[in-house]
Amino acid sequence: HDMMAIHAYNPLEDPYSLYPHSLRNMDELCASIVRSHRETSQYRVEELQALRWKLFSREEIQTYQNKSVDEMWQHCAIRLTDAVQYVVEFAKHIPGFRMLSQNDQIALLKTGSMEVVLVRMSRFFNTENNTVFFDGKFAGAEVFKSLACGDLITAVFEFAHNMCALKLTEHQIALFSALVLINTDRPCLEDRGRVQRVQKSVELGLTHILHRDNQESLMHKLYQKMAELRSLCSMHMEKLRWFSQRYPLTAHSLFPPLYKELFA
Ligand code: CLR
Repeated sequence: HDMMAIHAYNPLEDPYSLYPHSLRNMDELCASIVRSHRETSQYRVEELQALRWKLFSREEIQTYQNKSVDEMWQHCAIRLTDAVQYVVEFAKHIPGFRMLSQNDQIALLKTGSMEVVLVRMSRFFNTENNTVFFDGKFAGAEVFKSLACGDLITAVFEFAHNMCALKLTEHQIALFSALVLINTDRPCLEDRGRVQRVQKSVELGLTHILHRDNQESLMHKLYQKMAELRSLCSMHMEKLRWFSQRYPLTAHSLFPPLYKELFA
């Protein structure tokens, strides 16, 4: 029945209505993005809220810190890939995404999936003690010490903290995530025009719900966040290149195939 719901609204299917002009179409577009977000977000906000007391003990933190650089990278790459997989699932259900060529879908995911993971991280973040839900408990930045990329970890934690300060609703996070993904500025797009049409409809969707929530001023802040995401992801790529040079074997044979496919 899920498939039917997605086909019920598709602005690209109807040649006379490329954009969701009517309010009803707009509501349907938003509803299907929100549904897709909900179904691929792994944990509901209330569930995460209830898990907040679960913190890693001193000993457990030590265990992470005593891991070798490549062991910890491999571990995090697996966790990240798992999260990316859910983002890929989310993308597939954004109205219009599946109408793009295979190449363009991959080009969008290559740069966008990690950015969406970072947007989603704010849902898994506790600003009271600056911890993130990782491996079943809440972890502070020190847990990631053995990755040897403290500057990236600091920047990622700071981003999550600032993202939380915006206090976005689940609907807003869903539409913002879709907008982060459907981005005509990505390199190597074949049919930029088609991507642009999908982008426009998602943009209208986000404007629509911000208007409905009486929070139009958020739009400007969200565009700022998109710029920050870009720099975080280029930092991630830089670290990955550094790591692959030093530990070519781990990077080559122990990283998940999807992680390599998207980021290497
Ligand atoms: C993001 C939201 C997802 C669930 C999820 C899974 C893995 C987490 C990720 C979240 C946030 C960022 C995270 C990651 C595992 C490792 C990574 C904590 C919560 C940190 C920042 C380390 C990155 C290391 C790379 C340089 C390899 O739905």
